[in-house]
Amino acid sequence: MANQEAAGFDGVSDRSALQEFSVSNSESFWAAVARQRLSWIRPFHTVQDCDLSRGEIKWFVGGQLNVSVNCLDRHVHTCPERVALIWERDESGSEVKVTYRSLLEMTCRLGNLLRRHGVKRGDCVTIYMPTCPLAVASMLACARIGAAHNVVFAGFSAEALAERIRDAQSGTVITVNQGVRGGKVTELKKTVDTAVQSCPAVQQVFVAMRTENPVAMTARDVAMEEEMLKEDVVCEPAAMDSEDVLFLLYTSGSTGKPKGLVHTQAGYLLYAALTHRYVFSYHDGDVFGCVADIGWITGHSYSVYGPLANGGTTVLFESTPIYPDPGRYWEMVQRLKINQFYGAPTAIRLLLKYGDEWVHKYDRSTLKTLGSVGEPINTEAWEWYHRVVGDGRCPVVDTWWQTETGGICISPRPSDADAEIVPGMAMRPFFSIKPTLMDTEGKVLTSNDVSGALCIAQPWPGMARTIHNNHQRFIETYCRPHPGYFFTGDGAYRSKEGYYQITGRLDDVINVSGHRIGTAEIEDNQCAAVAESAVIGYSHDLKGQGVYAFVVLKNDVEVQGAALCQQLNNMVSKKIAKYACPDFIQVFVQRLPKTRSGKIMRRVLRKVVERDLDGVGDLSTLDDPTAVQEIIQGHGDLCGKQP
Ligand code: 6R9
Repeated sequence: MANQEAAGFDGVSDRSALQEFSVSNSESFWAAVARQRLSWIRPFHTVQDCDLSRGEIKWFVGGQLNVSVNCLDRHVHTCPERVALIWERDESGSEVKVTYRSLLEMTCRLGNLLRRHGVKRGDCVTIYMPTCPLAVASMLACARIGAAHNVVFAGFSAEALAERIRDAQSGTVITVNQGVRGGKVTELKKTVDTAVQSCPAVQQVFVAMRTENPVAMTARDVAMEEEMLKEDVVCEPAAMDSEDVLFLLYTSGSTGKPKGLVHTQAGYLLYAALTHRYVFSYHDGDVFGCVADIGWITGHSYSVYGPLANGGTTVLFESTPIYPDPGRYWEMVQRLKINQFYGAPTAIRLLLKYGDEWVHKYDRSTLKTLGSVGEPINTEAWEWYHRVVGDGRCPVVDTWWQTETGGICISPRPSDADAEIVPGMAMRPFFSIKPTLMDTEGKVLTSNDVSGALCIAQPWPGMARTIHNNHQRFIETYCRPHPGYFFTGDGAYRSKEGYYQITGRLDDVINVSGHRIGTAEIEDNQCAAVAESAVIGYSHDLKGQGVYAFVVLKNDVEVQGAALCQQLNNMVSKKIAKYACPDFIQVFVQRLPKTRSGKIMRRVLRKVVERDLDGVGDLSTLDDPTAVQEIIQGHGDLCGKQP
């Protein structure tokens, strides 16, 4: 299967030889793949120019290309009528197919429209849309004219959207009148209206119609479909340098401020394409079903860029796993004849609870590979996915990666067809990826059967280049902790056999249903009643992690109990999004446990919530050890036997 790649390298005949070659000769490997798999306007003269310790990463220097040409035009030349997108609309059974020819046409019209409205090379366009063909065309139209896109998940609140528009210095927003998900209508255009009130730089908002309901339009708004019809279907692609920005994507870190990770053109596209092909064993003619929202990196790399760069057919899933019923995914697999299905553990755990009948009802014989992403997949969910969904026939690939890595870095495949797959383990590094584990002193752990901080020892083309407007933060977060290595923020275990298993975040980032959220972002909410707060993640059956908030009230506060919780929840969903709302709010704490230097002892709070009182450990560094007694008592009162 990796033979096509292997054929290009002397002395490399099989998959494991290719893996070794790609790690030891990463430059020759990527140079050959880049020449073979991308269409260049001008060839690159330098394969890479990287210095991880300084956070400087450049690939394919001197080369020029256009990402939309690579995703569209070259396939239109060979197979214009092939289906590029299957839009699985929220309304089940009403899918819309879009061919390469018509996606190119849509993209060109939109590119021309943006250009006519003054969007220039280097500008940043914010896209606040549900997963749909016009959203994909918007991303590709930006790529066509050399603008960067900044897709913001359509579940984010007006405030979260505004913060991202401002940070990205975006002057243009693309949205829809209303969104529809799980049968519920959301007022996306109204959310944009509220957001742009605090974004003085926004000059124009393009509004597409997802539903038939008209919305109030202002002088700044442009009716997108109507105006697109007036545009030409040919749009000259911009010649972009390999290292020009393709997109920004915001993600949570351990501070209150989300970071806009920057991905560039050639390296990102190549990495998304190659991982899509090999991890999922994607072949021409297959229907690829990634059910992630385009607002996350998984949607970018595996609903859009990877499959389209490979000339594939990709499903855009607009709905939820249980709408109209818990058979939705598998009914869709049957109807669209999906060959590779890529989803999240949280959804698998949810569906498992509804029972096997919902799966058995539908024909899943087209499935060849099942993928999982976003958080660790527990053995029970993995086994169910493999045995029930895949009838024990399909390899399950637990894929580990991040917004920062651009594409999959550790996954059981590619490997030989009969190579073992261990449940719940990402296992094997992808081509050229060199995982390294560090101990607490920052020393490289060389043996097997060890756990440590997961780093990657050499640069790869898909990695993020910087944090928008904050290269210093990029260096401090990823490059400084272990100089010369890229630090992922995750912990991992390397088994006796040398396989990798991700154990979870090492920083104050929690993972709710596969969505990253910084505890500091939730704590950051300025609520009049709250003196201070501490948020931690705890293990949650369905969501992977739930949010537990400890809140200290100001002295003169009158609002109490349920009303207070309601107020705090409204605050969080207004400031961030509904998924970030605490599951538990413990409000009566007089003081949070702190070190003498004033740092909140989260370790202690975590142990209390995990009911591991022996594990609370040494409290002698606390300024007031009795605070812990009160917290333990309060936790018991609040949760009974729950979390
Ligand atoms: C692609 C994506 C990244 C964080 C990452 C890790 C967790 C992702 C995982 C996994 C265990 C897996 N994560 N995949 N943990 N096993 N297969 O999810 O990107 O939203 O940036 O989240 O998610 O903690 O660091 P992103």
